[in-house]
Amino acid sequence: MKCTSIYASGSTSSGIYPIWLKERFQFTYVYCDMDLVATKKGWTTIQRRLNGELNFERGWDDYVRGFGNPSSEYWLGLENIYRLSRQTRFSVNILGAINIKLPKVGFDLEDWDGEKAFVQYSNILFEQKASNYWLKVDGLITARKGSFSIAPISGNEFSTPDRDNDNDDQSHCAQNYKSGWWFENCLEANLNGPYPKYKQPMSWKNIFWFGWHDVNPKNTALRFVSIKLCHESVGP
Ligand SMILES: [Ca+2]
Repeated sequence: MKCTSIYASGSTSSGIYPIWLKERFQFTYVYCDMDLVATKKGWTTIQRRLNGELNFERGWDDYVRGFGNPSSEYWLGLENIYRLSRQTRFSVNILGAINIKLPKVGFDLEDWDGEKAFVQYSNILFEQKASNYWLKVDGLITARKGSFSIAPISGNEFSTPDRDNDNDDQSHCAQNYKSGWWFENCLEANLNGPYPKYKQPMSWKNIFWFGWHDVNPKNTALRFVSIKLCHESVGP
């Protein structure tokens, strides 16, 4: 079961549910967001920040395994996220090729002034451990003007403070920005960055999203962020 299937089966309240990770042959608990009413789907939360109580400045092994608690702040773990991103209905076409239907990805963002945005992309491409969990997000769905058309992750390997896989030869982005993320050169977004203080302005030094001033000209720091996947196909 995924949150989408749980929603389709009639459980339409947001909360913690066990989901089956088919390729790992195990259950894991996640927060299913059923309140994005307009989408009429359940969204599987893979990351959530809401009060700053959990330290996100962690090493590679923690980011691979996951940390935190789905009832509060957490990171589901790169291996789980990778498996989950592939857990959609496989279809075989007439030539025998296997198509994998990729999930949508949504970024839920809210700042200290209460300004919000939900940014959806139609595609995430995710690679496994051997490729350092390379990720690319594209296909903006949610219509927003200006800088929101820039993809937050344009095809980068994952880096942590103890693992430099970024594209910047001069610096170690994950160490400088104190998080694990798909840094490039260095960042368009950093949703695992240090949790900001009340009404601090957004900067590269805290939770960062490029172009937030298009939503709030005061560019106030984000107090709530969450990353979710939505699987279109119904099925286990
Ligand atoms: Ca580097």
